[in-house]
Parts: sequence; C-alpha cells; structure tokens
Amino acid sequence: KMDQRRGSMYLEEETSNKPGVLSCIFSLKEEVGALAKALRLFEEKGINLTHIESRPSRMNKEEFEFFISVDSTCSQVLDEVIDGLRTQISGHVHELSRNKQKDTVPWFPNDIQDLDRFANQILSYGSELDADHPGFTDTVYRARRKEFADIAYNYRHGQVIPRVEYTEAEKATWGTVFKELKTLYPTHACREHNRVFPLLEKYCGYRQDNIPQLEDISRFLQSCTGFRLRPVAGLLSSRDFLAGLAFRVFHSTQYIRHGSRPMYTPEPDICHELLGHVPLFADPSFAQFSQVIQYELNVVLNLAVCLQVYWFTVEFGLCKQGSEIKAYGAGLLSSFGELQYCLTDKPRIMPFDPEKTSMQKYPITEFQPVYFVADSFEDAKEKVRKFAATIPRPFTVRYNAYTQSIEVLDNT
Ligand code: HBI
Ligand code: NLE
Ligand code: FE
Repeated sequence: KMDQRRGSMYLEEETSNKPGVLSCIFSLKEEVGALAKALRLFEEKGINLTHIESRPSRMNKEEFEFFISVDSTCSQVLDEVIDGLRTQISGHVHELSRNKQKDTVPWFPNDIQDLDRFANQILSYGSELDADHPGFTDTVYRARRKEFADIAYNYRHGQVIPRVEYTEAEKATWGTVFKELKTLYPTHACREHNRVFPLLEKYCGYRQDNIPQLEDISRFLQSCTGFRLRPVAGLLSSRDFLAGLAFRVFHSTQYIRHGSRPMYTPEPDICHELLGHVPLFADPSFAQFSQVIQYELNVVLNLAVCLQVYWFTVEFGLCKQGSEIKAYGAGLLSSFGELQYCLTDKPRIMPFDPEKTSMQKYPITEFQPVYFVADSFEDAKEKVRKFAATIPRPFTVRYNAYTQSIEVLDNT
C-alpha cells in the first residue's frame, strides 16, 4: 500500500519526533486580522495550541507562514479546523506530524523538488554572523557572506548554480588550506579520497590558485554517483541536511572561512564541502553508505540516532586500510589542524559500532576527543543495516531513482 507523506520542514527536531503532538503549517496573506481569524477556528473547536511560530513565506512574498502544534487529544476536531482553514482562510495548509501511532515517524520530503521548500532554514551562523565568529567585526567579510546567502536563498532545484568570482583574499585562504591538506592527504587520507582527488584536479579546477565552482562539481558528481550539489546559505539544520542525502543531494556552502583561521573552523565552508565531502561522494560505495544512513536511521528510526552515526562516520570517521588507519570523515579531511591531530596518540580510538556511536557525546567547536574506526565502508554499511534491522518499524521506504522520489510501503 502506498502512502504519500508531504509537509514542510519548519519544525524543530524535538517537537516533530514527540509522540502525541500534532502540527501543521498554514500560510496567510499579510493583512490586518488574518491571524486572529485563523486562530478563532481553533478557539471555536476548543483546541489548545501548545506552540506557534511565524516567519515570512519564501514561496510567496505577500504571505506569512505559521507553524502550530496542538495536543494529540485534539486529533478529531483538528481535521475540521484544517478543513476550515483550507476553505475559508488559507490556500496552503500542510499537515505535519499527524500520526495516530505512538512511535510516530518524523516527516520527511518525498520528492527531490520538496527540497526547495525547506532548504533555506539556516542555523545560527548564516548571513548574520554570531558574535564569536572570527568574521564578526570584519565588515567586508560580512557583506560578502550576505552575497553568498542570497545566491542560496534564490536557488531552485534544477537551476544552474551561479558561478562566483572569488576575491584575492578568498583565493589566498583557499590556497593555504589546499596546499597544507594536499601534503597531508597521501599519508592521512583514505584511499578512496586519494583516488578521486586527481580527477577533481583534472576535471573540476581543483588547484591551489583556484576555488572550484559548485556547478562544475555537481556535474562531475552526477556522472560518478548521481550526487548533485545545491547551494545553501550556511549551516543547515541536521534534518534538512540529512534529508538531502536521501535524494543524493549534497547541500553545499559557497562562501569561504575567515582568513584569520584557515587551520580549523567549526562551521562548514567551501573548503569543508569541496575538500572534505565531495571526493567521497564521488565514490559509489561511500555514496551508498550515506544514503543508507539517512534511510535506515533517519527516515525509519530517528534523527538523533542518525545524527550520531553521521557525525562519527561521514563527518569524523576513521577507517582501517591494510595495517594503517586513515581518515575518511569530511571534518578531518578539510581541517589541516585536525587531520594531523586525529592520527596521533592524543584522541581515543574505538572500533565502529553504531550502537556505541549513537551514545557517544561530542564537541562541535573543537577537535574530537574520540573517533571510531570502521573496517571499510562496506562493513560500516552492513553494521548500520543490521543495527537498524533490530528496530521494529511501521513501514519501509524505497528510493525510486527514476522519479527521484521516496515511496513508502506500509508494513501493516
Ligand atoms: N550544513 N551546509 C551544511 N554543510 C554541512 O556539511 C552540514 C550542514 N548541516 C549539518 C551537518 N553538516 C552535519 O554536521 C550534521 O549535523 C548532519
Ligand atoms: N572543522 C572542519 C574544518 O575546519 O574544515 C569543518 C567541520 C564542519 C562540520
Ligand atoms: Fe560536513
């Protein structure tokens, strides 16, 4: 039995996973009293709102979107309210976490185009930099970040990714990172990374004096593994970022880190995406591993577990190669500080086990104290699959590569 799940990602991670919470999003034309009218419908049915938030609509400049949650005891009457909203007030109502079952399944996009609807949610650092960011007081850097953010906000699926002319200062930062990393890769990076890197130099303009263009890389990746890039303004919420992987879409930043700290940044930037992630997304076995994590762990299990496993594999994983240990995590392969550090005897190293991984705490703004070592991507994939199979699920999902959409097969 097929079931279509649709919605939008505007809800915070915890609320959507909580059993017994019903949420929906509706949009309203900007006019006096519009919200009051909508809320009256809830009042009339005696529904108690537990959460409400608003934001300008990205789809329609004249509209605002409201995200609300109500208590699950209201399930019956909520139907009537949603009908009322649809017919009397708003053209757009998305139901989100409407699940009668206890172990409710978080919403996920089911079509590659759905990514347009929600991929603009940027966390903390975005076009507005946080006060502890090294670029905070640098007005030139800030203005530049805003330009990059605008490219991402205006991007729609299927469009060519706009090319960027990088400044001399930006190229210098890239040059430093590129040069340092390139000397470390032969001894520190896994063989899959080292195999793809020369191809990126040959076909995508990877050079010390040139910052490659996302569009060229996107085309290259599509020919290798079907992965494509999509520009994004900054750190994307984990849910959105991981959802992209299900469609083999990699959300990539286009700006570069501040020149004052090339060695390490907690924030993803073009060095992280292009030097850390891209080479491995060109590897078929790794590309599939990324998708398995998203499917098995996020879609059918839950975001928290998925994120943990993602962090200690795709982002900071080590793997055995022959008698040696090498880095394959993108966070390592893009930081010449941490890439060196991770193979010293300072951090603690443990064999990769999804269950252990999902319980390990980690810092996000400094070098990792703990790393997990996988035997190989194939082995890691098997372990993740076995781990996921131990957990009962209400449905299974399947990716249809021809239509680029997710099909849900109900198990009941
Ligand atoms: N957003 N733009 C962007 N790039 C990333 O590499 C990235 C992200 N959001 C989250 C993330 N990576 C991961 O570290 C996990 O939180 C999923
Ligand atoms: N620490 C990494 C770097 O400096 O390239 C970025 C990590 C992003 C998750
Ligand atoms: Fe990353």
